[in-house]
Amino acid sequence: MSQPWWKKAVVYQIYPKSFNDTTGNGIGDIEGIIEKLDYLKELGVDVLWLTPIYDSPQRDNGYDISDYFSIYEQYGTMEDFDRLLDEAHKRDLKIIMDIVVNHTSTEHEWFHKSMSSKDNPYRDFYIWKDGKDGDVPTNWKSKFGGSAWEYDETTGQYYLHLFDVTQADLNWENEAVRDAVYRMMEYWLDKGVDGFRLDVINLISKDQNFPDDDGSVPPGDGRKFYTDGPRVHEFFREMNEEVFSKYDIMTVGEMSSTTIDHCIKYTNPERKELDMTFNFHHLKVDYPNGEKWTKAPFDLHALKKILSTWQVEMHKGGGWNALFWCNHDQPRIVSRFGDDENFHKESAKMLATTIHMMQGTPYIYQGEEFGMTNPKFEAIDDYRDVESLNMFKMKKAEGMTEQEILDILKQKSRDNSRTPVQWDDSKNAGFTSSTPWIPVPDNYKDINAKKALADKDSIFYHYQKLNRLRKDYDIITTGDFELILEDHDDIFAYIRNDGNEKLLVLNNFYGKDTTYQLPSHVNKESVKEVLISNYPDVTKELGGKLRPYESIVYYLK
Ligand code: TEU
Repeated sequence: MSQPWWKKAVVYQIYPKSFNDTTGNGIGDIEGIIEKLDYLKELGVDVLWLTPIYDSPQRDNGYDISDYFSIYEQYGTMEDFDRLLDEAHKRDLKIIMDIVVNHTSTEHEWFHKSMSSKDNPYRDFYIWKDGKDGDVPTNWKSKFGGSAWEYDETTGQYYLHLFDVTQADLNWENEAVRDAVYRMMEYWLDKGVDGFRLDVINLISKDQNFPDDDGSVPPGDGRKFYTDGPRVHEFFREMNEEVFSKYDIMTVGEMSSTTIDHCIKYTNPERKELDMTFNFHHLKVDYPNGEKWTKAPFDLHALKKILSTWQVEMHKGGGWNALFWCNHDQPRIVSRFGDDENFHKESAKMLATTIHMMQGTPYIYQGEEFGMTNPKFEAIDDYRDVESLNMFKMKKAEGMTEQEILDILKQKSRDNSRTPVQWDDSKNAGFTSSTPWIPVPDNYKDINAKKALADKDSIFYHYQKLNRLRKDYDIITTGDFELILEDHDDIFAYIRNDGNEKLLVLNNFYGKDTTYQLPSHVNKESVKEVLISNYPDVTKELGGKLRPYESIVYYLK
Protein backbone atom coordinates (compact mmCIF):
# COMPACT_ATOMS: atom_id res chain seq x y z
CA MET A 1 0.00 0.00 0.00
CA SER A 2 1.48 3.40 -0.97
CA GLN A 3 2.55 5.54 1.97
CA PRO A 4 1.67 9.27 2.19
CA TRP A 5 4.67 11.33 1.00
CA TRP A 6 5.35 12.82 4.46
CA LYS A 7 6.16 9.39 5.97
CA LYS A 8 9.53 9.32 4.17
CA ALA A 9 10.09 13.07 4.34
CA VAL A 10 12.57 14.94 6.54
CA VAL A 11 11.53 18.39 7.76
CA TYR A 12 13.93 21.29 8.37
CA GLN A 13 12.71 23.95 10.83
CA ILE A 14 13.60 27.56 10.06
CA TYR A 15 13.31 30.27 12.74
CA PRO A 16 13.46 33.19 10.26
CA LYS A 17 14.54 35.82 12.80
CA SER A 18 17.85 33.97 13.33
CA PHE A 19 18.33 32.28 9.95
CA ASN A 20 19.97 34.72 7.49
CA ASP A 21 19.83 38.55 7.28
CA THR A 22 20.21 40.07 3.78
CA THR A 23 18.89 43.60 4.52
CA GLY A 24 21.46 44.50 7.18
CA ASN A 25 18.97 45.12 10.01
CA GLY A 26 20.30 42.36 12.27
CA ILE A 27 17.18 40.22 11.74
CA GLY A 28 16.82 37.28 9.35
CA ASP A 29 14.48 37.63 6.37
CA ILE A 30 12.71 35.77 3.55
CA GLU A 31 15.37 36.70 0.99
CA GLY A 32 17.88 35.12 3.36
CA ILE A 33 15.96 31.84 3.22
CA ILE A 34 15.87 31.92 -0.60
CA GLU A 35 19.66 32.39 -0.55
CA LYS A 36 20.09 29.11 1.38
CA LEU A 37 17.68 26.84 -0.54
CA ASP A 38 20.52 25.08 -2.41
CA TYR A 39 22.30 24.44 0.92
CA LEU A 40 19.11 22.84 2.26
CA LYS A 41 18.72 20.78 -0.91
CA GLU A 42 22.32 19.56 -0.43
CA LEU A 43 21.43 18.49 3.13
CA GLY A 44 18.72 16.29 1.60
CA VAL A 45 15.65 17.58 3.44
CA ASP A 46 12.22 17.61 1.79
CA VAL A 47 10.07 20.10 3.72
CA LEU A 48 10.80 23.50 5.26
CA TRP A 49 8.76 24.54 8.32
CA LEU A 50 8.77 28.32 8.75
CA THR A 51 7.92 29.54 12.25
CA PRO A 52 5.46 32.46 12.09
CA ILE A 53 6.28 35.18 9.53
CA TYR A 54 2.95 37.04 9.80
CA ASP A 55 2.52 40.60 11.04
CA SER A 56 3.18 40.67 14.78
CA PRO A 57 4.36 43.00 17.56
CA GLN A 58 7.03 40.28 18.10
CA ARG A 59 6.45 40.03 21.86
CA ASP A 60 6.81 36.26 21.43
CA ASN A 61 8.83 36.37 18.20
CA GLY A 62 5.80 36.00 15.97
CA TYR A 63 3.68 33.59 18.03
CA ASP A 64 1.60 36.68 18.78
CA ILE A 65 -0.06 37.29 15.42
CA SER A 66 -1.77 40.64 14.68
CA ASP A 67 -2.64 39.91 11.01
CA TYR A 68 -2.75 36.38 9.47
CA PHE A 69 -2.80 37.82 5.95
CA SER A 70 0.33 39.96 5.91
CA ILE A 71 4.06 39.41 6.36
CA TYR A 72 6.00 40.97 9.25
CA GLU A 73 7.70 43.89 7.46
CA GLN A 74 11.21 43.14 8.82
CA TYR A 75 11.01 39.72 7.09
CA GLY A 76 9.92 41.14 3.72
CA THR A 77 6.76 41.34 1.62
CA MET A 78 4.08 38.92 0.42
CA GLU A 79 5.80 39.05 -2.99
CA ASP A 80 9.02 37.87 -1.28
CA PHE A 81 7.07 34.98 0.25
CA ASP A 82 5.51 34.05 -3.09
CA ARG A 83 9.01 34.00 -4.61
CA LEU A 84 10.32 31.82 -1.78
CA LEU A 85 7.48 29.35 -2.33
CA ASP A 86 8.16 29.28 -6.05
CA GLU A 87 11.94 28.86 -5.65
CA ALA A 88 11.42 26.10 -3.07
CA HIS A 89 8.98 24.22 -5.31
CA LYS A 90 11.43 24.53 -8.23
CA ARG A 91 13.88 22.57 -6.05
CA ASP A 92 11.21 20.02 -5.03
CA LEU A 93 11.23 21.46 -1.51
CA LYS A 94 7.84 21.83 0.20
CA ILE A 95 6.95 24.60 2.66
CA ILE A 96 4.68 24.29 5.70
CA MET A 97 3.55 27.34 7.67
CA ASP A 98 3.26 27.71 11.44
CA ILE A 99 -0.40 28.39 12.28
CA VAL A 100 -1.06 29.92 15.73
CA VAL A 101 -4.80 29.78 16.38
CA ASN A 102 -5.07 29.02 20.07
CA HIS A 103 -4.52 32.75 20.57
CA THR A 104 -3.81 35.99 18.73
CA SER A 105 -1.87 39.09 19.67
CA THR A 106 -3.91 41.66 21.62
CA GLU A 107 -2.91 43.93 18.71
CA HIS A 108 -5.13 41.88 16.36
CA GLU A 109 -8.15 43.88 15.13
CA TRP A 110 -10.43 41.08 16.36
CA PHE A 111 -9.21 41.71 19.92
CA HIS A 112 -9.49 45.48 19.64
CA LYS A 113 -13.16 45.05 18.62
CA SER A 114 -13.76 42.36 21.24
CA MET A 115 -12.33 44.55 24.00
CA SER A 116 -14.24 47.68 22.90
CA SER A 117 -17.57 46.63 24.43
CA LYS A 118 -19.50 43.67 25.81
CA ASP A 119 -21.99 43.74 22.95
CA ASN A 120 -19.49 44.05 20.09
CA PRO A 121 -20.04 41.20 17.58
CA TYR A 122 -16.41 40.18 18.17
CA ARG A 123 -16.80 40.01 21.99
CA ASP A 124 -17.07 36.23 21.93
CA PHE A 125 -14.04 35.78 19.69
CA TYR A 126 -12.11 35.66 22.97
CA ILE A 127 -12.70 34.27 26.47
CA TRP A 128 -14.03 36.94 28.83
CA LYS A 129 -15.12 36.18 32.41
CA ASP A 130 -16.27 38.15 35.46
CA GLY A 131 -13.92 38.08 38.41
CA LYS A 132 -14.70 35.96 41.46
CA ASP A 133 -14.80 37.59 44.93
CA GLY A 134 -12.95 40.58 43.51
CA ASP A 135 -10.21 38.39 42.10
CA VAL A 136 -9.37 36.48 38.89
CA PRO A 137 -12.02 34.05 37.54
CA THR A 138 -9.89 30.92 38.21
CA ASN A 139 -6.48 30.09 39.66
CA TRP A 140 -5.09 29.04 36.27
CA LYS A 141 -1.49 30.10 35.60
CA SER A 142 0.10 31.44 32.41
CA LYS A 143 2.92 29.27 31.02
CA PHE A 144 5.01 32.43 31.06
CA GLY A 145 4.36 33.12 34.72
CA GLY A 146 1.62 34.81 36.75
CA SER A 147 -2.13 34.50 36.39
CA ALA A 148 -3.67 33.35 33.06
CA TRP A 149 -6.28 36.17 33.43
CA GLU A 150 -5.87 39.91 32.74
CA TYR A 151 -8.37 42.53 33.93
CA ASP A 152 -9.74 45.03 31.41
CA GLU A 153 -10.99 48.31 32.88
CA THR A 154 -13.11 49.18 29.81
CA THR A 155 -15.60 46.34 30.26
CA GLY A 156 -14.78 45.26 33.84
CA GLN A 157 -14.02 41.66 32.86
CA TYR A 158 -10.93 39.45 32.60
CA TYR A 159 -9.65 37.80 29.40
CA LEU A 160 -7.82 34.46 29.29
CA HIS A 161 -4.18 34.20 28.13
CA LEU A 162 -2.50 30.84 28.64
CA PHE A 163 0.72 32.41 27.42
CA ASP A 164 1.84 36.05 27.50
CA VAL A 165 -0.57 38.77 28.55
CA THR A 166 -0.39 40.04 24.95
CA GLN A 167 -1.53 36.62 23.62
CA ALA A 168 -5.31 36.40 24.16
CA ASP A 169 -6.89 32.94 23.82
CA LEU A 170 -9.46 32.59 21.03
CA ASN A 171 -12.88 31.18 21.91
CA TRP A 172 -13.16 28.00 19.79
CA GLU A 173 -16.69 27.37 21.11
CA ASN A 174 -17.67 30.27 18.81
CA GLU A 175 -18.41 28.92 15.32
CA ALA A 176 -17.48 32.30 13.82
CA VAL A 177 -13.93 31.88 15.19
CA ARG A 178 -13.62 28.40 13.70
CA ASP A 179 -14.96 29.63 10.36
CA ALA A 180 -12.53 32.58 10.27
CA VAL A 181 -9.62 30.21 11.03
CA TYR A 182 -10.64 27.73 8.32
CA ARG A 183 -10.93 30.48 5.71
CA MET A 184 -7.48 31.80 6.69
CA MET A 185 -6.02 28.29 6.30
CA GLU A 186 -7.58 28.03 2.84
CA TYR A 187 -5.99 31.37 1.88
CA TRP A 188 -2.48 29.98 2.53
CA LEU A 189 -3.21 26.57 1.00
CA ASP A 190 -4.63 28.19 -2.14
CA LYS A 191 -1.28 30.04 -2.46
CA GLY A 192 0.38 26.60 -2.72
CA VAL A 193 1.63 26.11 0.84
CA ASP A 194 2.17 22.40 1.53
CA GLY A 195 0.75 22.15 5.03
CA PHE A 196 0.81 23.45 8.59
CA ARG A 197 2.49 23.09 11.94
CA LEU A 198 -0.31 23.87 14.41
CA ASP A 199 0.88 25.71 17.51
CA VAL A 200 -0.36 24.31 20.89
CA ILE A 201 -3.39 23.09 18.99
CA ASN A 202 -4.49 20.67 21.74
CA LEU A 203 -5.25 23.64 24.02
CA ILE A 204 -8.11 25.08 21.92
CA SER A 205 -10.97 23.27 23.71
CA LYS A 206 -11.49 24.53 27.27
CA ASP A 207 -13.77 23.04 29.96
CA GLN A 208 -16.65 25.53 29.77
CA ASN A 209 -17.21 25.37 33.51
CA PHE A 210 -13.80 27.03 33.97
CA PRO A 211 -13.25 25.36 37.33
CA ASP A 212 -10.50 26.31 39.77
CA ASP A 213 -7.63 23.85 39.83
CA ASP A 214 -7.40 22.09 43.22
CA GLY A 215 -3.86 20.88 42.41
CA SER A 216 -4.88 17.26 42.94
CA VAL A 217 -3.37 16.40 39.53
CA PRO A 218 0.14 17.91 39.10
CA PRO A 219 1.24 20.50 38.03
CA GLY A 220 -1.83 22.27 39.48
CA ASP A 221 -1.84 25.21 37.09
CA GLY A 222 -5.16 24.48 35.44
CA ARG A 223 -3.83 22.79 32.31
CA LYS A 224 -5.96 19.67 33.05
CA PHE A 225 -9.00 21.82 32.13
CA TYR A 226 -7.69 22.86 28.70
CA THR A 227 -5.12 20.25 27.58
CA ASP A 228 -6.69 17.70 25.19
CA GLY A 229 -10.00 19.36 26.12
CA PRO A 230 -13.59 18.02 25.77
CA ARG A 231 -14.19 19.02 22.13
CA VAL A 232 -10.62 18.87 20.78
CA HIS A 233 -11.15 15.82 18.56
CA GLU A 234 -14.44 17.22 17.27
CA PHE A 235 -12.69 20.48 16.32
CA PHE A 236 -9.84 18.60 14.59
CA ARG A 237 -12.27 16.46 12.58
CA GLU A 238 -14.18 19.59 11.54
CA MET A 239 -10.88 21.32 10.58
CA ASN A 240 -9.91 18.28 8.52
CA GLU A 241 -13.28 18.02 6.80
CA GLU A 242 -13.55 21.77 6.16
CA VAL A 243 -9.95 22.32 5.01
CA PHE A 244 -7.21 19.67 5.15
CA SER A 245 -9.11 16.96 3.28
CA LYS A 246 -9.34 19.20 0.18
CA TYR A 247 -5.55 19.43 -0.32
CA ASP A 248 -2.54 17.08 -0.63
CA ILE A 249 -0.79 18.49 2.41
CA MET A 250 0.92 17.56 5.68
CA THR A 251 -0.30 18.64 9.11
CA VAL A 252 1.61 18.35 12.39
CA GLY A 253 0.13 19.34 15.74
CA GLU A 254 2.24 20.67 18.59
CA MET A 255 0.76 18.95 21.64
CA SER A 256 1.49 20.55 25.00
CA SER A 257 1.32 18.01 27.90
CA THR A 258 -0.62 15.38 25.97
CA THR A 259 -1.00 11.56 26.19
CA ILE A 260 -0.24 8.60 23.91
CA ASP A 261 -3.95 7.73 23.72
CA HIS A 262 -4.84 11.21 22.50
CA CYS A 263 -1.94 11.24 20.02
CA ILE A 264 -3.10 7.93 18.57
CA LYS A 265 -6.55 9.46 18.16
CA TYR A 266 -5.05 12.68 16.70
CA THR A 267 -2.99 10.83 14.07
CA ASN A 268 -4.61 7.48 13.22
CA PRO A 269 -5.61 8.16 9.58
CA GLU A 270 -9.00 6.47 10.02
CA ARG A 271 -9.99 9.33 12.34
CA LYS A 272 -9.22 12.05 9.78
CA GLU A 273 -7.76 14.58 12.24
CA LEU A 274 -4.01 15.35 11.86
CA ASP A 275 -1.11 13.53 10.18
CA MET A 276 1.37 13.58 13.07
CA THR A 277 2.06 15.13 16.47
CA PHE A 278 4.94 16.59 18.47
CA ASN A 279 4.95 15.56 22.12
CA PHE A 280 7.55 16.71 24.67
CA HIS A 281 7.69 13.98 27.29
CA HIS A 282 11.21 12.87 26.18
CA LEU A 283 12.40 16.46 26.60
CA LYS A 284 11.44 16.64 30.27
CA VAL A 285 13.91 13.98 31.51
CA ASP A 286 16.05 16.83 32.88
CA TYR A 287 13.07 18.43 34.66
CA PRO A 288 13.25 16.96 38.22
CA ASN A 289 9.62 16.46 39.42
CA GLY A 290 8.50 18.14 36.20
CA GLU A 291 10.13 21.46 37.16
CA LYS A 292 11.83 23.06 34.11
CA TRP A 293 13.64 25.87 35.96
CA THR A 294 16.31 23.78 37.67
CA LYS A 295 19.81 22.67 36.69
CA ALA A 296 19.80 18.88 36.41
CA PRO A 297 21.45 16.06 34.43
CA PHE A 298 19.23 14.07 32.10
CA ASP A 299 17.90 10.64 33.11
CA LEU A 300 18.80 8.11 30.37
CA HIS A 301 16.60 5.37 31.79
CA ALA A 302 13.59 7.70 31.71
CA LEU A 303 14.52 8.78 28.16
CA LYS A 304 14.73 5.16 26.93
CA LYS A 305 11.43 4.25 28.56
CA ILE A 306 9.51 7.26 27.23
CA LEU A 307 10.82 7.10 23.64
CA SER A 308 10.38 3.31 23.36
CA THR A 309 6.88 3.35 24.87
CA TRP A 310 5.77 6.04 22.41
CA GLN A 311 7.34 4.10 19.51
CA VAL A 312 5.65 0.81 20.45
CA GLU A 313 2.23 2.26 21.33
CA MET A 314 1.96 4.66 18.39
CA HIS A 315 2.98 1.85 15.99
CA LYS A 316 0.38 -0.45 17.57
CA GLY A 317 -2.30 2.27 17.45
CA GLY A 318 -1.63 3.32 13.87
CA GLY A 319 -0.45 6.78 14.95
CA TRP A 320 2.50 8.78 13.59
CA ASN A 321 5.23 10.63 15.53
CA ALA A 322 7.13 13.79 14.69
CA LEU A 323 10.71 12.85 15.70
CA PHE A 324 12.88 15.64 17.09
CA TRP A 325 15.38 16.73 19.70
CA CYS A 326 15.55 20.44 18.93
CA ASN A 327 13.30 23.34 18.09
CA HIS A 328 13.12 27.08 18.84
CA ASP A 329 11.85 26.38 22.38
CA GLN A 330 14.40 23.73 23.36
CA PRO A 331 18.13 23.97 24.20
CA ARG A 332 20.64 22.64 21.67
CA ILE A 333 20.66 18.83 21.99
CA VAL A 334 24.45 18.38 21.67
CA SER A 335 24.84 20.62 24.76
CA ARG A 336 21.85 19.09 26.57
CA PHE A 337 22.25 15.30 26.14
CA GLY A 338 25.69 15.17 24.43
CA ASP A 339 29.13 16.66 25.17
CA ASP A 340 29.71 19.83 23.14
CA GLU A 341 33.31 20.22 24.39
CA ASN A 342 35.06 16.83 24.51
CA PHE A 343 32.98 14.74 22.08
CA HIS A 344 31.21 17.35 19.96
CA LYS A 345 31.09 15.43 16.67
CA GLU A 346 30.64 11.94 18.13
CA SER A 347 27.81 12.90 20.48
CA ALA A 348 25.97 15.07 17.93
CA LYS A 349 26.08 12.20 15.38
CA MET A 350 24.99 9.63 18.00
CA LEU A 351 21.99 11.76 18.98
CA ALA A 352 21.03 12.25 15.33
CA THR A 353 21.14 8.51 14.62
CA THR A 354 19.16 7.69 17.78
CA ILE A 355 16.16 9.75 16.70
CA HIS A 356 16.37 9.33 12.90
CA MET A 357 16.30 5.52 12.99
CA MET A 358 12.93 5.55 14.76
CA GLN A 359 9.46 5.37 13.22
CA GLY A 360 8.06 8.79 12.39
CA THR A 361 8.91 11.94 10.44
CA PRO A 362 12.22 13.49 11.60
CA TYR A 363 12.71 17.25 12.11
CA ILE A 364 16.08 18.99 11.94
CA TYR A 365 16.25 22.41 13.58
CA GLN A 366 18.40 25.09 11.90
CA GLY A 367 22.06 24.67 12.88
CA GLU A 368 21.51 21.21 14.40
CA GLU A 369 22.83 19.72 11.14
CA PHE A 370 26.35 20.96 11.94
CA GLY A 371 26.21 20.81 15.73
CA MET A 372 25.41 24.34 16.92
CA THR A 373 25.62 24.52 20.74
CA ASN A 374 24.01 26.49 23.56
CA PRO A 375 25.59 29.99 23.70
CA LYS A 376 26.29 29.83 27.47
CA PHE A 377 25.43 33.54 27.90
CA GLU A 378 26.97 35.10 31.06
CA ALA A 379 24.65 38.14 31.37
CA ILE A 380 20.85 38.57 31.53
CA ASP A 381 21.24 41.40 28.96
CA ASP A 382 22.11 38.76 26.34
CA TYR A 383 18.67 37.14 26.72
CA ARG A 384 15.64 38.15 24.63
CA ASP A 385 12.94 35.51 25.28
CA VAL A 386 9.82 36.67 27.12
CA GLU A 387 9.63 33.37 29.02
CA SER A 388 13.26 33.60 30.21
CA LEU A 389 13.03 37.29 31.15
CA ASN A 390 9.78 36.68 33.10
CA MET A 391 11.43 33.72 34.87
CA PHE A 392 14.46 35.84 35.77
CA LYS A 393 12.20 38.44 37.44
CA MET A 394 10.09 35.80 39.23
CA LYS A 395 13.04 33.76 40.56
CA LYS A 396 14.86 36.94 41.70
CA ALA A 397 11.72 38.01 43.55
CA GLU A 398 11.72 34.55 45.17
CA GLY A 399 15.23 35.20 46.47
CA MET A 400 17.44 33.35 43.95
CA THR A 401 20.78 35.07 43.17
CA GLU A 402 21.37 36.37 39.65
CA GLN A 403 24.19 33.84 39.13
CA GLU A 404 21.96 30.92 40.20
CA ILE A 405 19.29 32.03 37.71
CA LEU A 406 21.85 32.58 34.92
CA ASP A 407 23.21 29.06 35.50
CA ILE A 408 19.69 27.70 35.02
CA LEU A 409 19.10 29.85 31.91
CA LYS A 410 22.35 28.57 30.39
CA GLN A 411 20.81 25.11 30.46
CA LYS A 412 17.07 25.72 29.95
CA SER A 413 16.38 29.06 28.23
CA ARG A 414 14.61 28.98 24.86
CA ASP A 415 17.19 31.52 23.66
CA ASN A 416 19.74 28.66 23.65
CA SER A 417 18.34 27.67 20.26
CA ARG A 418 17.57 31.18 18.95
CA THR A 419 21.09 32.54 18.33
CA PRO A 420 21.92 33.31 14.69
CA VAL A 421 22.79 30.43 12.37
CA GLN A 422 26.58 30.25 12.16
CA TRP A 423 27.17 30.21 8.37
CA ASP A 424 30.95 30.84 8.35
CA ASP A 425 33.86 32.27 10.38
CA SER A 426 33.42 35.88 9.19
CA LYS A 427 32.06 38.64 11.48
CA ASN A 428 28.74 37.69 13.12
CA ALA A 429 29.21 34.21 11.60
CA GLY A 430 28.04 35.52 8.24
CA PHE A 431 24.49 35.97 9.60
CA THR A 432 24.32 39.75 9.28
CA SER A 433 26.39 42.75 8.21
CA SER A 434 25.13 44.73 11.23
CA THR A 435 24.49 43.95 14.91
CA PRO A 436 22.49 40.73 15.32
CA TRP A 437 19.22 40.98 17.33
CA ILE A 438 20.73 38.40 19.75
CA PRO A 439 24.47 37.77 20.23
CA VAL A 440 26.35 35.17 18.18
CA PRO A 441 28.09 32.58 20.44
CA ASP A 442 31.90 32.76 20.63
CA ASN A 443 32.42 29.32 19.03
CA TYR A 444 31.24 30.32 15.54
CA LYS A 445 34.77 30.23 14.13
CA ASP A 446 34.96 26.50 14.89
CA ILE A 447 31.33 25.53 14.45
CA ASN A 448 29.81 26.82 11.19
CA ALA A 449 28.18 25.52 8.00
CA LYS A 450 31.08 26.46 5.71
CA LYS A 451 33.57 24.45 7.78
CA ALA A 452 31.15 21.51 7.95
CA LEU A 453 30.68 21.45 4.18
CA ALA A 454 34.47 21.27 3.73
CA ASP A 455 34.84 18.34 6.16
CA LYS A 456 33.70 14.96 4.80
CA ASP A 457 33.55 13.64 8.38
CA SER A 458 31.35 16.48 9.60
CA ILE A 459 28.00 16.26 11.40
CA PHE A 460 26.42 17.78 8.27
CA TYR A 461 27.31 14.75 6.13
CA HIS A 462 26.09 12.42 8.89
CA TYR A 463 22.66 14.06 8.70
CA GLN A 464 22.83 13.99 4.91
CA LYS A 465 23.43 10.22 5.03
CA LEU A 466 20.60 9.69 7.55
CA ASN A 467 18.26 11.60 5.21
CA ARG A 468 19.32 9.38 2.31
CA LEU A 469 18.98 6.12 4.30
CA ARG A 470 15.35 7.04 5.04
CA LYS A 471 14.68 7.08 1.31
CA ASP A 472 16.61 3.86 0.58
CA TYR A 473 15.41 1.60 3.43
CA ASP A 474 11.63 1.14 3.85
CA ILE A 475 12.20 -0.61 7.19
CA ILE A 476 12.99 2.79 8.77
CA THR A 477 9.47 3.92 7.88
CA THR A 478 7.50 0.68 8.24
CA GLY A 479 9.35 -1.50 10.79
CA ASP A 480 8.16 -2.02 14.35
CA PHE A 481 10.26 -1.14 17.42
CA GLU A 482 11.80 -3.31 20.13
CA LEU A 483 13.86 -1.89 23.00
CA ILE A 484 16.82 -4.10 24.01
CA LEU A 485 19.49 -3.74 26.75
CA GLU A 486 16.67 -2.08 28.70
CA ASP A 487 18.59 -1.92 31.99
CA HIS A 488 21.91 -0.80 30.51
CA ASP A 489 23.10 2.39 32.22
CA ASP A 490 24.97 3.78 29.19
CA ILE A 491 23.40 2.32 26.04
CA PHE A 492 20.11 3.11 24.30
CA ALA A 493 19.67 0.16 21.92
CA TYR A 494 16.73 -0.94 19.85
CA ILE A 495 15.75 -3.21 17.00
CA ARG A 496 13.50 -2.30 14.07
CA ASN A 497 11.78 -5.38 12.61
CA ASP A 498 10.08 -5.60 9.24
CA GLY A 499 9.46 -9.15 8.04
CA ASN A 500 12.89 -10.71 7.43
CA GLU A 501 14.81 -7.43 7.72
CA LYS A 502 16.09 -5.92 10.94
CA LEU A 503 18.02 -2.88 12.02
CA LEU A 504 20.10 -3.11 15.19
CA VAL A 505 20.73 0.41 16.55
CA LEU A 506 23.33 0.79 19.33
CA ASN A 507 24.01 4.18 20.97
CA ASN A 508 26.42 4.89 23.83
CA PHE A 509 25.05 8.03 25.55
CA TYR A 510 28.19 8.71 27.59
CA GLY A 511 31.81 9.74 27.09
CA LYS A 512 33.40 6.46 28.21
CA ASP A 513 33.92 2.94 26.85
CA THR A 514 31.14 0.52 27.71
CA THR A 515 30.34 -3.14 27.03
CA TYR A 516 27.14 -5.00 26.17
CA GLN A 517 25.76 -8.51 25.75
CA LEU A 518 23.13 -8.80 23.01
CA PRO A 519 19.99 -10.81 23.82
CA SER A 520 20.08 -14.36 22.42
CA HIS A 521 17.37 -13.69 19.83
CA VAL A 522 19.66 -11.27 17.97
CA ASN A 523 21.51 -13.45 15.47
CA LYS A 524 25.00 -12.00 14.92
CA GLU A 525 25.48 -14.15 11.80
CA SER A 526 22.66 -12.31 10.06
CA VAL A 527 24.52 -8.97 10.10
CA LYS A 528 24.92 -8.00 6.44
CA GLU A 529 26.37 -4.48 6.71
CA VAL A 530 26.89 -1.35 8.81
CA LEU A 531 24.45 1.30 7.54
CA ILE A 532 25.92 4.25 9.47
CA SER A 533 28.32 4.86 12.36
CA ASN A 534 30.17 7.79 13.96
CA TYR A 535 33.66 6.24 14.14
CA PRO A 536 35.64 5.57 10.93
CA ASP A 537 36.75 1.97 11.49
CA VAL A 538 33.54 0.10 12.31
CA THR A 539 33.18 -3.40 10.85
CA LYS A 540 30.14 -5.64 10.77
CA GLU A 541 31.63 -7.78 13.56
CA LEU A 542 29.57 -7.15 16.70
CA GLY A 543 32.35 -6.53 19.20
CA GLY A 544 30.39 -6.29 22.45
CA LYS A 545 31.78 -2.86 23.32
CA LEU A 546 31.18 0.75 22.36
CA ARG A 547 33.58 3.70 22.50
CA PRO A 548 32.59 7.13 23.94
CA TYR A 549 29.28 8.19 22.34
CA GLU A 550 29.73 5.46 19.72
CA SER A 551 26.65 4.85 17.57
CA ILE A 552 26.26 2.04 15.02
CA VAL A 553 23.35 0.85 12.87
CA TYR A 554 23.66 -2.75 11.64
CA TYR A 555 21.47 -4.13 8.85
CA LEU A 556 20.42 -7.75 9.44
CA LYS A 557 18.72 -10.13 7.04
O1 TEU B 1 5.08 26.51 22.48
C1 TEU B 1 4.16 26.02 23.43
C2 TEU B 1 4.82 25.52 24.60
O2 TEU B 1 4.26 24.74 25.33
C3 TEU B 1 6.20 25.98 24.86
O3 TEU B 1 6.20 27.39 24.72
C4 TEU B 1 6.58 25.65 26.27
O4 TEU B 1 5.46 25.85 27.10
C5 TEU B 1 7.61 26.62 26.70
O5 TEU B 1 8.64 26.50 25.78
C6 TEU B 1 8.01 26.30 28.12
O6 TEU B 1 8.79 25.15 28.15
C7 TEU B 1 4.47 27.13 21.36
C8 TEU B 1 5.57 27.80 20.56
O7 TEU B 1 6.47 26.78 20.09
C9 TEU B 1 6.28 28.78 21.47
O8 TEU B 1 7.42 29.35 20.82
C10 TEU B 1 5.29 29.87 21.86
O9 TEU B 1 5.91 30.74 22.79
C11 TEU B 1 4.04 29.26 22.49
O10 TEU B 1 3.53 28.13 21.79
C12 TEU B 1 2.91 30.29 22.49
O11 TEU B 1 2.48 30.49 21.17
